[in-house]
Amino acid sequence: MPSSISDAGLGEAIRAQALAEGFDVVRFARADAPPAASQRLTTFLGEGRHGTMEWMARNAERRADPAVLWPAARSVIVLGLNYGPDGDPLAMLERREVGAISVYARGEDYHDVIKAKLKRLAGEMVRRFDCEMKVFVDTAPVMEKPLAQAAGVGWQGKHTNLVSREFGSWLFLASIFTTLDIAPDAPESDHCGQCTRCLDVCPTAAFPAPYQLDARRCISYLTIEHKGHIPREFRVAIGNRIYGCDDCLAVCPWNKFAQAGHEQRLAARAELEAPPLRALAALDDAGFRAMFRKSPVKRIGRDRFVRNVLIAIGNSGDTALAADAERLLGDASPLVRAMAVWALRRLGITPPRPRPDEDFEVLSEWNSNNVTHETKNVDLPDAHREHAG
Ligand code: B12
Ligand code: SF4
Ligand code: SF4
Repeated sequence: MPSSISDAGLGEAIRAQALAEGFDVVRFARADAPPAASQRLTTFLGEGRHGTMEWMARNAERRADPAVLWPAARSVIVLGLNYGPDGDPLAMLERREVGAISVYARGEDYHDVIKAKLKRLAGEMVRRFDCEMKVFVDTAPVMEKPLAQAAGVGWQGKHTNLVSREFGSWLFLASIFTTLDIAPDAPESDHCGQCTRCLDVCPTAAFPAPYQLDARRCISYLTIEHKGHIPREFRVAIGNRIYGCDDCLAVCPWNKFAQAGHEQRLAARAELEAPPLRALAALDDAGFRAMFRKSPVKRIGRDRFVRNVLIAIGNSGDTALAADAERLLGDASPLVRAMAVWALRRLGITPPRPRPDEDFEVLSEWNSNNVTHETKNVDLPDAHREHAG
């Protein structure tokens, strides 16, 4: 490191560079993980709450402790990028003829936007300060939320996401590990108090207790990460959420300080704000890829996406959409055919009898008459009740 820069000056120089790159928050933590986080990750995995996200268990040791991930790291630069919406993010849930795409996925893929910024920033730092740097945004096994809390970016709220006093729920997180010794910032403390709004609003009762999430019940997991058939018990509660869910984020009272994000590439594309279910159900592979070019939605592929759209069609109550579901009974993907059966039933229409050699899952969907399983907070786990009271 050049001798002209003091310890305090080093942090300030990095902060100035990161702000110039467009990050909204830049703070520093030591590279040793907050000790509680690794134990809690073990509990999360031990309870199987990661569902089919096997990658979380595969690299648990490195995820739990940055020192295992990269032993040479001394400090972590934690960065936040504001993606605050400029309207009510839940307004779309009332419009049953359209699909609700969660706020984070209405613009370009944040991984790409942030990674480009991180690489430029790290490159500049390496040139100036003779150090090593590794950049992470969600793609490597790093526990970004506890690190961000340790750096004072915000605190992990009862919905488990990081809440910022300045930006509410709407911050993407990223980090740069470095061999530099940067003076750490003070950690943030919990400001949830007696509030339980996020726990109470969850349509699928995904919080077994405050500060704990069972991903297997979360609509974000079910519509994005889960590759198979979505369990019946959650389909009604999913409503028209076709990619992710913002409910627990949107109701947080700390959003009163939030501001609309300024990064244009993350701003909602007009056609993704209220896409009609009919048009989405008609997408083939090429159409899907064209519509979701550069969007995070492209990650789940056309079949999984149309699976989600069919659930929304079933929940729309709009029998005018039945023909769209009926056409998809002949789709090449069993994931899609099974949900077409469910959607028709939910609209009160008996689907035509399937071929005897139909896929097992599609047949069992056909044989199941139950389309009205409702999970909306009827069955709250005891631990949740205690705190919600
Ligand atoms: C896996 C994952 C998911 C999974 C699991 C989410 C989860 N809460 O674990 C699923 C697919 C469900 C998901 C959903 C979403 N995700 Co996500 N996800 C991740 C990822 C890749 C890893 C998170 C992780 O390590 N989970 C494992 C658990 C054990 O960790 P944890 O949540 O930190 O658990 C803590 C609490 O349980 C707590 N705890 C347990 N008991 C107790 C008790 C007390 C008293 C206290 C204080 C704490 C406490 O300690 C644990 C350790 O810190 C991160 C990126 C990253 N690398 O960190 C993004 C990330 C968390 N996701 C993000 C986003 C935006 C979302 C969604 C909002 C997207 C959407 N709109 O649909 C939803 C929100 C759902 C929710 N309520 O969490 C952002 C959150 C930004 C922020 N401000 O916090 C991240 C950081 C991505 C990013 N780079 O910006 N996600
Ligand atoms: S994202 Fe939606 S389903 Fe998941 S925990 Fe939050 S409110 Fe519940
Ligand atoms: S809604 Fe309430 S309990 Fe949930 S994170 Fe915000 S302040 Fe905390």
